[in-house]
Amino acid sequence: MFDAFTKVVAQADARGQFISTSEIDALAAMVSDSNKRLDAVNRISSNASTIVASAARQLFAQQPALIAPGGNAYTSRRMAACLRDMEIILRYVTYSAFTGDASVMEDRCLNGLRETYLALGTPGASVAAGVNLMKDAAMAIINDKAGISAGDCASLSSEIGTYFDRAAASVA
Ligand code: PEB
Repeated sequence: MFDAFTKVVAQADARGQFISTSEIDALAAMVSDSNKRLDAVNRISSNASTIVASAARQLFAQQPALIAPGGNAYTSRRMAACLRDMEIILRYVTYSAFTGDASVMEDRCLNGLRETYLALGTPGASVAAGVNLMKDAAMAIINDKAGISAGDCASLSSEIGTYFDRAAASVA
């Protein structure tokens, strides 16, 4: 598991070089914007159940076969497993956003997940659709201008967007 700093160190060490000026500049920019990062992580974490519930509701509206008899989220046991899976993925997105690196999510959540869904007969494309809906809900919450000092969060939002994209792509 890396964070943005240990990733740079591992890469520099693999090259046998000192940390470059451009790497230092990028990390310095990340540090100077870190309050935005912490706010975004806090907003996703404290609204996690809303994000999961609204994404799941939209997923089942778009793909009603999932909740019809025989569907992959039919019966409360499978529905519970589905909501739990979405929450797990969202939790790893927040860890990635916090550390500025996706390796924690890759190693502990996405590694082997596609194969797990194949073995279970759970449609990966539907899980990916659910992840994309969580992305939309999370982005709306991160970029809500209410109750914060105004600032430019474009690069942070797009970075966090890439963590959702990675999760969706890994199971689609
Ligand atoms: C991954 N999901 C399920 C299982 C596992 C995971 C290992 C099997 C064991 C169990 O049921 O608990 N677990 C999960 C995960 C990590 C982990 C992400 C990461 C660390 O440890 N059903 C749908 C939707 C989708 C869904 C498309 C979006 O209709 C998910 C939610 N996952 C789903 C379902 C099951 C499951 C299990 C329905 C149960 C499948 C079954 O038993 O038939």
